[in-house]
Amino acid sequence: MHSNVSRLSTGLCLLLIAAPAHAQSDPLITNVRARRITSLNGTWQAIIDPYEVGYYNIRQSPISDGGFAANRKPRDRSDRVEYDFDTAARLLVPGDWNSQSDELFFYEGTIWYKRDFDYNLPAGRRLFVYFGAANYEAKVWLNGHKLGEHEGGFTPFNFEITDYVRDTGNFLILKVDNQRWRQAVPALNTDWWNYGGLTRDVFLVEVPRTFVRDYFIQLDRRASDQLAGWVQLDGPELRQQVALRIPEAGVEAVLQTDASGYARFRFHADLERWSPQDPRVYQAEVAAQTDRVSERIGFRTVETRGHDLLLNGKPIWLRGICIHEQAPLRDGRAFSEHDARTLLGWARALNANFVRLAHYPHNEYMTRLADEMGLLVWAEIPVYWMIAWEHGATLENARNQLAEVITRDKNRASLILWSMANETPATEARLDFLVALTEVARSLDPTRLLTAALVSHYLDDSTLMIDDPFGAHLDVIGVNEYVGWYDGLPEKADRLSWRMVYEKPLIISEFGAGALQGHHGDPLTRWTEEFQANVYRHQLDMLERIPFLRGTTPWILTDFRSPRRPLPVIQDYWNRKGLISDRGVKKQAFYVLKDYYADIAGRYE
Ligand code: GCB
Repeated sequence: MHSNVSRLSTGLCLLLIAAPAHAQSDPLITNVRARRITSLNGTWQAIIDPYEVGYYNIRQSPISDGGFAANRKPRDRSDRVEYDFDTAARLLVPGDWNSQSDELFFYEGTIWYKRDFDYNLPAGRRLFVYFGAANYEAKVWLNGHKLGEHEGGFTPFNFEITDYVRDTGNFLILKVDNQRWRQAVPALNTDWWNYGGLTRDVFLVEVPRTFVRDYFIQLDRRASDQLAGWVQLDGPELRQQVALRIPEAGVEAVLQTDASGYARFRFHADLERWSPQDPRVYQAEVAAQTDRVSERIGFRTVETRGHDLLLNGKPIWLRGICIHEQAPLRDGRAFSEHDARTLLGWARALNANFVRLAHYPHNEYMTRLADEMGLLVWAEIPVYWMIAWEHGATLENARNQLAEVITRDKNRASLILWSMANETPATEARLDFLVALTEVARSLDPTRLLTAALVSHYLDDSTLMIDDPFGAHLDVIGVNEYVGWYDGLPEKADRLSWRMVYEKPLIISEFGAGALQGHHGDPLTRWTEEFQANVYRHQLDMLERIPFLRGTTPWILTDFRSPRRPLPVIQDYWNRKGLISDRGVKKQAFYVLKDYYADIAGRYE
């Protein structure tokens, strides 16, 4: 990776402009909240532009005068300018636009965002603008200068603005477009709301001319008494001495970076282990000569042995739950630390020790809080259902989203599993695509296990088989099944048995049933809490009979918005498989699972 894309020669920049959108942001700064940051959260000006008139002319070519990004004002009373940010609508950032106005509820298209700011950048310092996420595609300009583009709605990106920022009167403009398309990731069809906009924090990040851009500090997976990783500097003074310190553990090592600002390390360290029972974290500091940054990091190992999953060398059973990034207790996408505390608090109340953050990277508060609260994490990218497997740019995009979330979260002890995909069809083209993703994950992060939510098939009336060829490339097998909901009635689970061709741990990564909270009936009346609880009871009995099962993440913690769920009164565009309603009320099945998890915890801890 180049240390500073924006300073490359013009020739190279032209090449970058021709590259796909997702390749155009600058290398990501890790642990951004520990830097000198200025929040740009708050009220932004917003122009709704369903026909993209701010970007394309009538021949569908980009407008030559810069379009809305130029933020033009009429020069005199005769001048014609057909937009005006100052008198336009307002949107809150962070926040999806759909939940901020009734007319935007189903909106899929372009909205232009503008925010003014002043900034006094001291000489010798550099400034970046950082976006936690923009769904789905963002084009970004500062003071009329195009900074770049980003594709993918759930991962962070940043651009250097050192050369373009002025002391006063800066205007930052984004074109954010959440139209779905066949070659995007995800593609056309999802079972969650396509919340558009600047859905996460926006910061200005000020750093020294040469700064610690990124670092990886974890235990070596194969030699667990060894601390291993690397540090990456960015800027003109790339050869430096960098101290790595964990004072509470007496760790202090001095590294020497090479001509590209990179230093690898590996040395013995005595560190207490992070675990769900004792989520021990240490303050770790990376101090270069020109910059220093620190954060709390936990240390643990995770590996497999046959069908067993070992955390710090001991077998563990994952008492999990799936979570969507659906705001608790209000409509819209979750984005705050408070949201994360509520969602993960509910998972804890369920006696869970594990969460599956479905179906895309969630905001960074979730993984940081999981570290603090001692919840293990399955993280995934939105390679969901059907993807344009044979399209090169689609693979590049998926690779890039995976690389961005790994860059952001690789120092989180809670995170044990990277998931490559959800319920994808077992074709050749899909296998090549997913294997290419495993290569990215393994090269960027050799310390974690890889998984995917696969599907099974029936060998006969009562035998389910797990033999998806992609399983051969994974460390842990995930399988989604809906026995009792999409597949028969709840009792069907009683007569099923499971087989798997892989000698690996299995996680049943989804099962569930829809219930409207407060709707009651007998255990075979659909949409009642009793039906949902009935599915859970039969499912849990069945899980007990799968000898190679090492955990489960039922679908799902809370009801969540979905355009695929129109049934009036019952659904009203909510997927009702939550154990907790959209108003925060627990359904009967919550308690069924909670009791089961208390029992399992007693057996394993
Ligand atoms: C699934 C999908 C999940 C859906 C769920 C459902 O298999 O993985 O995204 O929301 O089923 O409720 O149908």
